Amino acid sequence: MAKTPSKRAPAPKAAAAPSSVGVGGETHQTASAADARLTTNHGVPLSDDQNSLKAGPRGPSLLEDFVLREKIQHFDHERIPERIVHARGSAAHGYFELTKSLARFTRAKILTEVGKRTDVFTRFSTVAGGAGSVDTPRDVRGFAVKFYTVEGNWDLVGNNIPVFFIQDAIKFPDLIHAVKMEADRGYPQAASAHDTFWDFIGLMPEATHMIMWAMSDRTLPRSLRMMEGFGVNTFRLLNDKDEPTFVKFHWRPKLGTQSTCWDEAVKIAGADPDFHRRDLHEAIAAGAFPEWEFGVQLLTQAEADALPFDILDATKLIPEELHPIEVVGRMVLDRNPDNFFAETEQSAFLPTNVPPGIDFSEDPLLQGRLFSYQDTQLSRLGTVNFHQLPINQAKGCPFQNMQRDGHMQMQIPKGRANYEPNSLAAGGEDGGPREDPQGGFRSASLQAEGPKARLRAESFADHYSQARLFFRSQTPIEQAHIASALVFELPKCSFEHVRARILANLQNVDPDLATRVADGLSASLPGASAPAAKPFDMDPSPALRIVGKYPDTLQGRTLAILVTDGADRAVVTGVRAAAEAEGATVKIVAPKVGGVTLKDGKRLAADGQLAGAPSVLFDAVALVLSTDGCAQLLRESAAVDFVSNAFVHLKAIGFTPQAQPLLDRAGVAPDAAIVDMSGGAKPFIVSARGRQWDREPKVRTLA
Ligand code: HDE
Repeated sequence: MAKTPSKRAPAPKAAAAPSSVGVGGETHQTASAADARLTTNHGVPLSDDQNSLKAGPRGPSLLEDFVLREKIQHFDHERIPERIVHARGSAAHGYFELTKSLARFTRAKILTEVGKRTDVFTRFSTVAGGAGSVDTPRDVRGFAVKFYTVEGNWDLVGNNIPVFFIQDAIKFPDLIHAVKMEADRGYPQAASAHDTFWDFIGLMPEATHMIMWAMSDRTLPRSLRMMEGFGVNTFRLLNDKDEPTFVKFHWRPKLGTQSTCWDEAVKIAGADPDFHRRDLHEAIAAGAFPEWEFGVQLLTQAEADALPFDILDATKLIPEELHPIEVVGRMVLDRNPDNFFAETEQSAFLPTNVPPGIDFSEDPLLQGRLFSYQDTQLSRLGTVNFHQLPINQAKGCPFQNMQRDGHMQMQIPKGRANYEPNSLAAGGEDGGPREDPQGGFRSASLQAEGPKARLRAESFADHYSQARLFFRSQTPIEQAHIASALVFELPKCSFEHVRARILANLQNVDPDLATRVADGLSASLPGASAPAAKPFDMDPSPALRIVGKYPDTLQGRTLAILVTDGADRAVVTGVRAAAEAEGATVKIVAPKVGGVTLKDGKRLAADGQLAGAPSVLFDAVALVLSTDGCAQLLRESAAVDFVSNAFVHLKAIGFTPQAQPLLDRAGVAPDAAIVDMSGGAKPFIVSARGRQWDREPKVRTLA
């Protein structure tokens, strides 16, 4: 009987063996280095991985074929339920280093041992979209850090915005139902611009502060490396004497907080749906390790009581100007995951993971979260033993207790004693593991008393003062972006009464904002809705801005040089050298990916082909063209878009004089950041360090 031979040669005997990571986190090989044979999951070597077992060459396949069945069955079950929220995420390994001890406030070793490096695994995510959605919708970003401390894992599961939509966990399922795809039609994916979201928001005035942030450029991050992070909920630190101090946690990116333009984010979604994931992966692979400062705001009970809002209310922030952020550490992400599924997908973050010395507050949003995360892993990862997966294991210390069995038990516990106390384990009556009253986790000793009732504290009633604080703290350009985002989103809500309700709520934030949005919608402006508590004015907090806060730098940014045949090598080399000297990554874009032949007759390889590498993927562009090359590009819509988009997205454009016809065709009007590079690349590079906000009113109507 003829057997179709494998087209591939058998694996060479000396080839590297396949490897996998063992339960203990150590790497072990599933086959010896000398034996690179394919096997089944149970170790049976395979003779043929190309053909299923059949009754004759053209006959039916046989049920007996355990090789086929195992392979197909494993494949059939490759997917696990995605996270109900934050499904789309990207992650990296790295380390945390404490730079200043908080020993006065906490006994947690991670916050007291200065200079010690602790491994971390950090996952960034969008909230609303599914695992296969795009990276750049207007959305809050998750910022979850797992510290593998010597006293157990600490998961600081935060967002890139310091406040949240709701005050009580019981509203979370409603919020998420409202923002996700609508129940009957299954769309829109990863977008807040739809009926049910705005219907819910209009009826939940407590969400107004968060809406100001969500409509700001914070929800359009340029890069995961350029996002702030916040613990959001108030936590407590407990020192050696168990004295509590309230704490808010902050992450501040070394590269500054930077965003894209809305039109740009929309176009990036088409050009590269994996824009953020790729950016993080490539930066780390290239050794440009992203880094964040770690800061805390510390408050005594008396200081918290003196604030004009309740720190247990997650719709409120504590302005830095009132209580400064003290920087006490740093985090560096320096290693990409080896396997997306095993690490990024299977990672499970639990706000309940805290080491001794860190404790919770009574924030009713946090209290609900303390239940939810452990619970959701049971349906997502399917077993109470998800903590044994390598990515979730407490790596900084052993974990040991009397919990046993369950689905997917990956350990082989030894001995008879699976209960505590016992006198059978090694050590007799002192045999471990035992409680540690001194070093173990203790909750803050607090009085809790009151009527058993479903209540919302009076101190949570003010829904507008901090929305106003945020809006009024922004620069004019950022205020215009917030108003314009509302003017974009609300027309996607088809109900006039819902739009009117939002406008009525906005009146309580700032009448000027409400007027601008109403004008943008061409709607009449209703009176203010009746607030539950009268809003009051707070001093503006410039720390809440993005514009003007990030450093003028090319560090961490990407610059494209568009070239054609006949272009001048000296100019290309000059731009590249100047940009790289400032820390930028440079990509050559050409009409064909094979590259171009420059004026000197030599080839220049390209990194991207014009249609597949539009300017939305870069922070600044240089056009180094020949006269003929430019003439050809005039007939290429991708080239015209390349230039016109760079212009309307407020980017610096450097050009050689031969490129002038393309600038004209793209409608580029001269300004300080449209730079003729005849005299050298430097002036262009200087303009490329930031976005040209002055240009914006000339290229789009802002609300
Ligand atoms: Fe989450 N959230 N959340 N959340 N959350 C989840 O846990 C939940 C909230 C945040 O990269 C889920 O493992 C409730 C605030 C991040 O894996 C789930 C409430 C903040 C991530 C869950 C909130 C967050 C999640 C879904 C209201 C900022 C992704 C999958 C009480 C401080 C972590 C999972 C990762 C994930 C519940 C509100 C951040 C369902 C009930 C506020 C970054 O358990």
